Amino acid sequence: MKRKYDYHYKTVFISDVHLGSRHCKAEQLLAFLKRLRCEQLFLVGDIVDVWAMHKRVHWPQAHNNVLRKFLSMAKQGVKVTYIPGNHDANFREFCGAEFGLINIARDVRFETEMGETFLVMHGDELDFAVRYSRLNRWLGDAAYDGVMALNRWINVLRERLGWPYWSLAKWVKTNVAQADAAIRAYHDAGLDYARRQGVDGLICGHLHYPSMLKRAGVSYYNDGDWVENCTALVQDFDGKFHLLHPTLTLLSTSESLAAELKSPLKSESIA
Ligand SMILES: [Mn+2]
Repeated sequence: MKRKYDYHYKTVFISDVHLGSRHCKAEQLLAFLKRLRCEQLFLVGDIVDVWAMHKRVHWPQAHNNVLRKFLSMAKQGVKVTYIPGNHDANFREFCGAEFGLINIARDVRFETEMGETFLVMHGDELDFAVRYSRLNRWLGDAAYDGVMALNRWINVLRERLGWPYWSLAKWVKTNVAQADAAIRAYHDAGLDYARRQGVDGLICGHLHYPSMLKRAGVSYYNDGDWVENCTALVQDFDGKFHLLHPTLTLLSTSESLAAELKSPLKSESIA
């Protein structure tokens, strides 16, 4: 029986899944992966959250299913590359190895269908740019955990009231001046890094802030995360890149949620 896929792309980039943490949106990711067909999949770091698991292990069946899905995709012929991040840095010592058809690499130079070269890396390599900012302490640390916990309660309440999902973490990032400045500093560092590496652009995650930028001929694409934004970066068969928000079509969401999720990206995204 032939299966119908809703998403068919040449290349897919996802990161910051944080399996093992209670903030991981594994069900949404599984629903997306089940509807996806692609030739190549990049797992751009923080796939397993070893840091969170040191504090408390949260590993429901869905987290196993995500790992199994990655392995079965590889078995079915998808070229899967895993680039460990800072939360799963333990796996960095296995760079160059292959596990069940999944290649592990520290970073990858990737050629697009248009013939451009992109550097694919997790992104904690750019932390120096935001080292002294609040955002840095925030990402993956206690404060971020606190915001995410509060975020959960807010949304339990909102759901009871029949209101759509709303991200406190996203609100903080777009409305707190220091967070905003840190994100800009990170973007600048990313563009600069790509320029110095002599590539056409950078593809990363880490920031939990999906965006597509192009400045002076250099691109910066951030694929987002699966703890709040639930986004994937995809390359279509013409070599064009897009940021996908699969949950918008997976959950029965209202128009307001669609607008809310799209608006912060729209301003920065390029067609
Ligand atoms: Mn990270």
